[in-house]
Amino acid sequence: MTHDNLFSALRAAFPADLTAVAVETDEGLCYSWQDLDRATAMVANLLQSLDLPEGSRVAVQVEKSVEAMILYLATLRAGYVFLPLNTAYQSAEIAYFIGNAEPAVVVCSQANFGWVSQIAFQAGTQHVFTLNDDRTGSLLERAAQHSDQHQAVPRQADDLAAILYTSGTTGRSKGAMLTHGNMLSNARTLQAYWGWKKSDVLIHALPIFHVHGLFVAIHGALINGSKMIWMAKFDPQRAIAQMAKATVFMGVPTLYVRMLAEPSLNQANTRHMRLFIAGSAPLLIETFTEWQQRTGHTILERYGMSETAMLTSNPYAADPRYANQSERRGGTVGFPLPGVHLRVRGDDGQDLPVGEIGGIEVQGPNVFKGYWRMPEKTAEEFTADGYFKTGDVGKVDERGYVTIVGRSKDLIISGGYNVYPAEIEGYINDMQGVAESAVVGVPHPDFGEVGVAVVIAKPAATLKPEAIVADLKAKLANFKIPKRCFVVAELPRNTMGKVQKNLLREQYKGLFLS
Ligand code: MLC
Ligand code: AMP
Repeated sequence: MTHDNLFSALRAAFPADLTAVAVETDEGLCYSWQDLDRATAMVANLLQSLDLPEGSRVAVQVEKSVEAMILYLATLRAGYVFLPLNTAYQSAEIAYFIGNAEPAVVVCSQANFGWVSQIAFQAGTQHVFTLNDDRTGSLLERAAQHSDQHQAVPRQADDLAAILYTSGTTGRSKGAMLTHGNMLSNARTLQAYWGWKKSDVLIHALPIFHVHGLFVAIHGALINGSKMIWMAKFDPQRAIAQMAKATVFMGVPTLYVRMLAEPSLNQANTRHMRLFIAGSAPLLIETFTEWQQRTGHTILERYGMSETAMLTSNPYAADPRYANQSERRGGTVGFPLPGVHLRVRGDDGQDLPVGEIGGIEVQGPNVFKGYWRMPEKTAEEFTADGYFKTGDVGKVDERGYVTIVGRSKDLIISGGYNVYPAEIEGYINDMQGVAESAVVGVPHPDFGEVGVAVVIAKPAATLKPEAIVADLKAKLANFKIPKRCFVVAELPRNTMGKVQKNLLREQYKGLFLS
């Protein structure tokens, strides 16, 4: 058996001096490489002592902490499958994920233990541990009884390492199955493409429930043996203050917008930095340009998704595959990464010429294995020749740069989080007195895009927008809640009777813009 455990590759990149600092929190706590090695060994030994079946899922809904990252690495090390869950998810959402993934282990905060454990035990989960963001909880207590030595469990490139749930345009969320090979190949590609240096220090400011913070950022630093400055929660002033000690920053566009609003952001405060990377949502050209003017740095924008990890990137340095172009072009997401095949196809399934707009399809070692227990859905999303249909709409210009111009999937990206209108509409439509609803995304200065709900009442029913929003807040993750709700007499429809969301988007596009 080959030894392609992602953890082993990350561990092999730890620096020779294990006493050096690997992670420093913005509150001043330091973890050495040895601390990471020992702590992941103890948690891995604990997981293995539970005698879980091969391929068991470890579902985790805890606040961001270094220990939460350790739990992720330990799960890889023990050869199990990590299933991260956003802390914003509420009980109905968690019940679906746990019911669908059937994890053998669930880890949650002490505060949520009551309701999470109830859901977990009902779904057949045997083990529920707690992990709080202050280094307490039963997981660490139990792990402390185990050895700090552990041999990583051999895994092949095709073995599952993680499942990331992504909502669907229709129906329920799908679990994207990512393998050790998917993530290792992507991490190595980015290490080379972004010119990671031995001396790099990453400011880790993103949540660790999704691809960006969990994989791109953590793997990026670890596979390079680089130190991380760890922020449990993003704060623009504190992030800027850390830049004197750091070299790399990764963020969704909202983080850049918020830092630009800080008077302390200037060339002097960012002089030590080597690279600013943005992704997960479109970076407005205004943000790109203003960042350049204020700091002298050109943001490198890249594009990816849960199913594929990173797909394209603007160049860090001259790219020999593209006539040595090195320009980071705002408004584009750059070139397909080495090893990634990207094509743009029309509705008829034919490749489109340079400059024409169509569906983006991709293939490569980073592309996921399929949706958890959804073979039909998986088959639908791949072409006959094995390309994954991203659902993003874009074009490739004559210089090779990819631009994303829209999405064929009905999706709102708000502050870097995905919100599927169909899910929100489903909840609204189930409310008493509601005949129908439509949720659309409109521009927002902070989050880029936010949802607006437009609702029709049943005859004789009276609906209050505040009550609809309050009801949603009780059931859904906070970032999914429409920022405004309107009760109207009718929705615009085409001749086929289909709601014309484009007209609603047009109608409400100025709501949040001054
Ligand atoms: C918070 N709120 C949001 C929101 N985040 N509303 C819309 N969209 C969001 N993203 C709302 C809350 O509901 C709450 O409203 C209020 O803002 C304050 O909540 P908070 O938790 O204090 O917010 P804050 O800490 O300011 O969070 C904002 C943020 C966060 C931008 C820091 O959303 C964030 O970290 N986003 C990054 C997401 C990310 O990592 N995406 C990567 C996905 S991977 P109320 O009404 O309750 O007060 C991916 C693939 C790829 O896409 O290519 O990378
Ligand atoms: P997720 O399912 O959360 O992984 O989100 C993936 C989606 O985010 C992609 O399919 C794109 O629609 C979007 N996305 C990621 N990066 C970018 C980017 N740089 N520009 C525009 N959209 C992006």
